Amino acid sequence: MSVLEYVKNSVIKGDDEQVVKDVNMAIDMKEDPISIINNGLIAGMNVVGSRFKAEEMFVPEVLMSAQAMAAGVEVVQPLIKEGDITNKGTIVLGTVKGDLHDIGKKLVAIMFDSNGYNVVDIGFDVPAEKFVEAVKEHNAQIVGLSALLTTTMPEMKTVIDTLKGAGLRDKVKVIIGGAPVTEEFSEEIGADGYSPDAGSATQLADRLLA
Ligand code: B12
Repeated sequence: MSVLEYVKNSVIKGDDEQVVKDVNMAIDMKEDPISIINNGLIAGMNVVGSRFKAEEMFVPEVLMSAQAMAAGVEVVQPLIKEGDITNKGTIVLGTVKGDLHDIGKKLVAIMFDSNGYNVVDIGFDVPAEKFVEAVKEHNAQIVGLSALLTTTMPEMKTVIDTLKGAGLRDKVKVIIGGAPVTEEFSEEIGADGYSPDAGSATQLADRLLA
């Protein structure tokens, strides 16, 4: 079994201490930090997702896996920071109202941070008005919205409408993501872009601001 498979299995088991040990072992073995996230930590969370759907795993166990994954991400995070890169702009990031999923959003935050953006993470279950306030307060160029539930996806449109109402829509780019979100949905609600993962999200932002 490869070291990344150990990482993956420890996430599935929800064993945070073991995840930290496995991730450190992967780092010692010179595994690429991004690969540790994608092929170890996220790979484990994907299995958890399928088991949750199949009702083979339940909320408390899923939460333990989520915490184990977060513990692993914390260990890898300093390694993907590329030092003092010039500030490319400010992004306000949050998970929309009614939605408590924040693991993916945190990864997006890490990728933006390590790619030279100033990240303002305003958390999860965030009402539209709070996004608008944060954009004003931090003079953000980008707003990133995350939603993991089909029932909270429409809230992304509410944020866009609220930005319009506040006269800010032309001043910020809105990017959206989360497992149920699609390119078509992004076009439908008038977002500026959609990205399926944290890695390509920063490239999308670079393009939008160019
Ligand atoms: C972990 C998890 C939870 C945890 C969340 C813990 C936490 N702190 O986040 C807990 C247990 C709390 C939870 C609760 C619920 N969950 Co849940 N959960 C998941 C699970 C298993 C994994 C999600 C995850 O973290 N994935 C790993 C991360 C890395 O991936 P990601 O979030 O997709 O993010 C990546 C991309 O999408 C993208 N991205 C994400 N955000 C953004 C933002 C931007 C701007 C961009 C550009 C990109 C981007 O980049 C990320 C990194 O590459 C998913 C299953 C799944 N397959 O997604 C179900 C899932 C999302 N949950 C689901 C459900 C139903 C629920 C509950 C309603 C269950 C219940 N009955 O209570 C509640 C709802 C709570 C609420 N109000 O939000 C369903 C949703 C079904 C649907 N179609 O709406 C899913 C799909 C499971 C399923 N198949 O049934 N859940």
